[in-house]
Amino acid sequence: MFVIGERINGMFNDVAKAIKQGDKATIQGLARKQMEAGADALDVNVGPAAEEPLRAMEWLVNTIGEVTDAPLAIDTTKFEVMETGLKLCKGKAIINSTSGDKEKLDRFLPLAKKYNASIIALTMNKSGIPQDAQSRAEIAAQIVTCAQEQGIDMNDLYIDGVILPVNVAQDHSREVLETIRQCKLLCDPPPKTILGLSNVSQKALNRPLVNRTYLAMAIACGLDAAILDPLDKDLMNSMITAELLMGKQIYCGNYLEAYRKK
Ligand code: THG
Repeated sequence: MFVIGERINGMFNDVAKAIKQGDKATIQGLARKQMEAGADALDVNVGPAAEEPLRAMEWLVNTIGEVTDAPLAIDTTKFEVMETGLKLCKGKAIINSTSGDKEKLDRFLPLAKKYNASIIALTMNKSGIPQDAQSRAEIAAQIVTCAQEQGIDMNDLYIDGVILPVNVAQDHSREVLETIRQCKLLCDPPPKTILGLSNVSQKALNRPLVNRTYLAMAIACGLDAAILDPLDKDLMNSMITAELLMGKQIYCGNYLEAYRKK
């Protein structure tokens, strides 16, 4: 499972405040802690309130780059902010994200090529987020076709089924699981699949329980990657155990420690 740490996001008050005040220590602490907790990459999002998103992205990527070469998922819908982030990445970059709209794909897929970046594509378009798995899979198929035409390696393409909060869109949690399954049937080798896990539990009462239960279910459906909070140890233990039960690692008594040491 490829884990992208979600914590460096201006949606969180501590991060928004650190961006405003130019407080490097808070950002670098979050980068270090997430990597130590088992993240493979870090999501970088300036948040909805950033007054100068371009400068905020520049500062965040440079600040993180001072303490780690980890791959960074540049999380923005703005093309200029995206390219600014990609340019400054020391390690591998991940474009987070493009929608399934042709105009977006025609701009973001060449950007992935130019910077040798992976790319996350959402199964949504101008009409919004589909209600069911079938419509999501149709958008995924269009994304795969465009990516193949542009010579993108399927190992660098992550399809995101776009999970919504279970309290407002309960039917979607099941449909997204089915989307993950269907993505694996699109081509051979198939694209990878990813989720922004914490969306599912927004405004729910028992967030950690909802998150770790849904993650285990998604892993059973073949999920390859997730944007999540690696500092939630119960969540990471559920993830490792779900992977064990899917035969992704060999059983031993101390499999949790064994996974963390690798
Ligand atoms: N897909 C992709 N990228 C994404 C998402 C996705 N990036 C952003 C988001 N969704 C994933 N990251 C988060 C980060 C935080 C929260 C949810 C998803 C979150 N934040 C608290 C809240 O809104 O309640 C913030 C408040 C706080 O705790 O301080 O839940 O789906 N490709």
